[in-house]
Amino acid sequence: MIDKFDQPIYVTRPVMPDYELYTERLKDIWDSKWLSNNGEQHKRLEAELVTYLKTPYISLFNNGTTALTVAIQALRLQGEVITTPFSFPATTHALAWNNITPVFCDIDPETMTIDPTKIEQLITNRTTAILGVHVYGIPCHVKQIQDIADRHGLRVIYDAAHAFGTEINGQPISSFGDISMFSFHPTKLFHTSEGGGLTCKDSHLKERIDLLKNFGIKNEFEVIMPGINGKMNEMSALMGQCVLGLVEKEQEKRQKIRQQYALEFEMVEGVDVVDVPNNVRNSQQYMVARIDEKKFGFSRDAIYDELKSYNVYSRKYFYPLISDYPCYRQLSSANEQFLSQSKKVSEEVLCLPFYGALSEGDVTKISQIIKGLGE
Ligand code: T4K
Repeated sequence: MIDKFDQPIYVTRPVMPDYELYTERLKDIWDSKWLSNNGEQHKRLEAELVTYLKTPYISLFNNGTTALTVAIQALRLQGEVITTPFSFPATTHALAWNNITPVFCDIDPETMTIDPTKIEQLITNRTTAILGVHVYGIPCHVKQIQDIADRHGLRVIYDAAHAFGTEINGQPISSFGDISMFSFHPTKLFHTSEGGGLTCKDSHLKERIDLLKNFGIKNEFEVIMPGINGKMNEMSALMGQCVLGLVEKEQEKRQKIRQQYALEFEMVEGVDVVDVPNNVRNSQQYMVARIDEKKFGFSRDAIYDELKSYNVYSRKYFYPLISDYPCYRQLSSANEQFLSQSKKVSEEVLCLPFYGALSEGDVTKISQIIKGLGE
């Protein structure tokens, strides 16, 4: 008999900096009376993230969705962009807000990222870019995608919302493609309470991004493009500095939790705890399990409901597919017959509670609830 958790257990909890440290440093902001518009804290965080993410340039934003919307503007994309339906709504919405037609491409069932072998057949004379998502921090097939883009003169943007600190063979994830977008939402391992960032390798592109996120204002008397307000404020930038120092410790804790889940389910047929390939540094953003109903005997949805009855709130990231939303399902590329792998994966995945403050006992109990299903 397993007791219900007294307190809800969520899929994630934010890393919280030391309260005294944050409030002590908040005093600097108070005294300066400078709360936004490229203030001192903003400049500091930008500099720290350039080093941490090993990127030449980063621009900070008020959230990842605005950042992605601006990235598309910055590259002057139009027409059609090939993307994955297996993501958070923001990925495709950022295209729609730019009047671009999303073209959905099926995913590789192994990595759950856009399948490079299916991209080329979707390219038309209207295609301007490929927008991939490093889902759960698992990198896209970056080399194949770049080869396709080079052959067809396309731009490459990565939604790296889950990939803070991810590296492939020691190479930072931000070094691939033209622009990468990071989300700094509280559900993300590194956060600024709300926030986001765009990394790029080209100083002119960085200038254009910075103009676009600040109304297109060049100086007091010149507005040179129709920009938006995407700026990060000083309280968020300070939060980011305080959280950044805690990221590695949190990743270590999460790595242990991942190992514990993996051990718990090692002998359980039909529950596969996903990890990144050996050559990849894991961002430790999510703990996703793939459920094979035929082998396990119970569906992903049954596990989700069972956990809920014990006060445990797992999440079906990402179900339904974006291509199934009413606003996109009329698109020809949204036809289910072309997206069979995406469909299958979206019905198998379940993100289990995963954050450093989760105790060993909690993980044992959550695993027991799943293993005990049907008993
Ligand atoms: N691209 C991808 C691939 C993304 O995953 C996302 C965001 C984006 C783009 C867009 O980036 P942003 O514009 O958001 O920066 C959450 C987040 O709101 C969203 O940022 C994230 N992906 C997505 C995967 O998850 P919900 O609707 O599931 O959030 P919510 O409020 O249900 O939170 C989940 C759990 O987290 C809660 O049950 C408890 C915990 N939580 C949440 C918040 C907000 C806390 O403990 N504290 C908190 O402050 O979307």
